[in-house]
This record gives sequence, C-alpha cells and structure tokens, in this order.
Amino acid sequence: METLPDPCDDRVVKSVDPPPQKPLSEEMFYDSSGLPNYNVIKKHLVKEGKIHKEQFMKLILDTTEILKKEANLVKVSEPVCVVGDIHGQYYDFVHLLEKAGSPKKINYIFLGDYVDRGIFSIECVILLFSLKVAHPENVILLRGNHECRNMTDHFTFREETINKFDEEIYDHIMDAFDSMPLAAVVNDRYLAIHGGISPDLKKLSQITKIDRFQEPPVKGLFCDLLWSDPMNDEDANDFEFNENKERECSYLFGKKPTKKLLDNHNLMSIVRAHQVQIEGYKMHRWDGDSSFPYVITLFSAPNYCDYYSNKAAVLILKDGGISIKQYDQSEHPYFLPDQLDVFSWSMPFLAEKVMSLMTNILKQTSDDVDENDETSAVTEVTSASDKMKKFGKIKTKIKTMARVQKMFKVLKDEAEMLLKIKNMAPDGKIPRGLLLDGRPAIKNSFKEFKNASNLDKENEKMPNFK
Ligand SMILES: [Mn+2]
Repeated sequence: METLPDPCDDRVVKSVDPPPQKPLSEEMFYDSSGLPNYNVIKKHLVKEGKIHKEQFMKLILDTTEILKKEANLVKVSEPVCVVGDIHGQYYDFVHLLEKAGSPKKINYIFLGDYVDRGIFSIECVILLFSLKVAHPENVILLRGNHECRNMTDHFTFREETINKFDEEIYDHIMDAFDSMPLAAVVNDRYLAIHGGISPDLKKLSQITKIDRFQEPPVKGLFCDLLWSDPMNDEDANDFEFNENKERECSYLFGKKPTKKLLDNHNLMSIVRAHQVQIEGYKMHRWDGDSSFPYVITLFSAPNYCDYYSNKAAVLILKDGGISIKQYDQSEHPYFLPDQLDVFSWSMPFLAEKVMSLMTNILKQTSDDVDENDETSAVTEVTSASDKMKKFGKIKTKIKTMARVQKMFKVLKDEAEMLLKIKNMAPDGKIPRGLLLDGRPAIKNSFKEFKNASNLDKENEKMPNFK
C-alpha cells in the first residue's frame, strides 16, 4: 500500500508511518468470494486510511439487510467472546480482536455502545459491519443505548460521521442501528443484553414481540433492556426495582426479579455492559463472595475517554467454562478537540497577538501626541480644547482596541480550556474541573477512576430529548 509522500523529508514524527495515499480499491476491500476483507480494512483504518463513500454505503446496506432478518432475541453457542462498550476507541477494539482471535475460530457477541465519546467511532462501525457481513452467523451486534439518533446527536457520533462522510451515510447507519437485535441467549445459559432487565419483563418471549425497528422509547421494556443497571451489592438483596437516579430514566434491578427470570428460563447469569468498571468487569455476587454471579458487567473501552485509568475486559465462554480477558489501553493518534483543523484552532491565538500589536502602536501614537503637545505649546498657540479633542479620539480608539483584544483573549483561553470538547462535555456544561486540572500528577489509578466517574456523571444520564 502506497503511503502519503514526504517530498521535503520534514515529517516530524518519523516513527509513525504516513497514512495510505489512496482509499482502498475494490480488489482490496473485498476478498475473492466477494466478502469484506476485514483484515485488510482493519489495518488500513489503523493507518488512518480512508474508504470510499460508495464502499461504505454498500457495507451499511448489506449489514442492515442481514440485521433485519435476525430475531430480537438471538441464540449463540460457544466458544464465544462477549464484548462490552467500545465507544469509538478503535485502536483498543483492534487490540481486543487480536487478543480474542479470529471470528472463524470464536463467535462474538457485541453488547452495544459502539459509538460516541471516542473519536474513532466511524472506524469502529466500518470494522464491525465488515465483520458482520463476512461472518453473519458468528458475529452478533446487539443494540446499546447509544445506537440511536437522539444519543448520537447529543454526543459526538453524528458530527463525526458528517465530518468524515455526510448526512446520507449517517441516516443509513441509523437505519442499521434500528435493525440491531436487542438480546441474545448464549449456550442456553446466559442472557446477553446491553443494560439489564425490566419490571415489565416476566418471560423472555416478551422480548421477541417488541417492535425494535425504531428509536428506542424513553420508558418501558425496550428502554429498560438498553438502560437499566444492577443495584449496588448492598441494596440488591433488599429491593426488587429502584428508581435509576443516575440515568434519570429506567430502573436499578435487584436480586429477586433477576433470580426469578433466570430460574424460569434455566439460565445462570445476565451478561451486560453499560457501566465503566475499573477492572473492566464486575461480578455481581449477590449470594455471597464465593457464589456464582447473578450479573456480569463488561466494559471493553480501556482508559475510557483517555481519562478513567480503567482496564478493559471481555468474557470468554468456552468448553462450559467462563474466563475473563483483561487489557490496557493501546496508543492512538492525537486529534484536536471537536475535530478542528490546526488553522481554525490557532485563529484566536493569532487574533489576540495582532490586536495586542495594534493596541501598542496606537498607545505609542497617543504618547507622541502628548509630547508634541508639550513642545509645540511653547512655539504655537493652539487652543487647549482642540488638543483635548484630538487626544480624546485616540483614547477612545485605544479603549475599543483593548476591548476587542480582551474578547480574543477570552476566546483563546476558552479554546485552551477545551470547554467545548464534545466527547467530554457534550452540552459544554461539565467536567470543567476535569479539563482544567489536566491529568493529575499523582499516579493513583483508583483515585483517578473515582475522580473521572464523579466528574463524568452528567454524561451517564439520558439527555432531555426534544
Ligand atoms: Mn450504555
């Protein structure tokens, strides 16, 4: 693959290969049997290569066709790798695929939340869809609470898609999201869902009756499958369902309704994602420390948002046993906030400098006026009011310049504070502290994790949709 040329040999970071010069050709994109060549696509995207809009469009349509035919509740058998939230962390996603193995050898269930927050969400979608089309039976893509129009508009994915492709591509991806199944039963033993159970869920056959081809509603069974969370270990034995205050929608579920559903269907556990975990997973052992977990939470985005210092994990179900694979963050290319280009980003800095230059020149002029006035006063008899007028005009000019300069300084400072980083603070409100502090000097990952989750709380709730 030809890379971008470096004619002046002045590429600063030589250890990083230049991106591919051209988008993938048809011969590279598809293998000899006409299926997406996901290994080639994967590597191409790692090197920040582009793909043609037409290729992507066909991939989205092919994926949607396959997804549409799937049931709301799909069945999968082992060996299987269950993957939690990915959230646009493409480089970590690639790392996990290499760690867990080829879908030719192991099935995959992805629990949703592929996009938003991370800046490589498009790359994640391209690779996930390529895997799905190449192995429709072995790769299951469940729907998460971020796979909808409301969330991707509130967070970053819509903007990212329009930046990298256009609105038409975005609309078609949303149709694909609408087609994703909602749950899976693995090995007749585990129920896989993004969020959790619902007070409305008495038996699994209810899931099969949901009309899933739409934006998920803000309450009811469909909503809860995507949004609910298990209760704290301390509360789980005392309550059935509590209000989910943190999400401002859906519920927290406790042991009793979970046990009932599992027993009724002869299942062992609920495997779900949706909540960041410092170790990448959590076993909700509500019958004591050595008991089998009622719920297993998986989170597969390490060092979430480049800030949480958490590990990531996937669950491997194989030969009747379960095991957890953990992994740390992989390096990824740096991008300016809000996908700004370097020229737009530096404008406020430049403007501030120009203004300060002009203010100083004007100030100089006014000083000159003062001196001239003193010396000339001896020789020339000018009226005092004339002098004052001239001086007053210049003074006003300086004041105006100073005001404009101040405005640019504020703009620049704001750009520096990155207050608008949408993946950190979609409404520009939050985590100011997080952005102002930068990364804490003390390397205390638990403290960092706690700090990050506190500051990031606002982003865990359901936004107010119009
Ligand atoms: Mn989620």
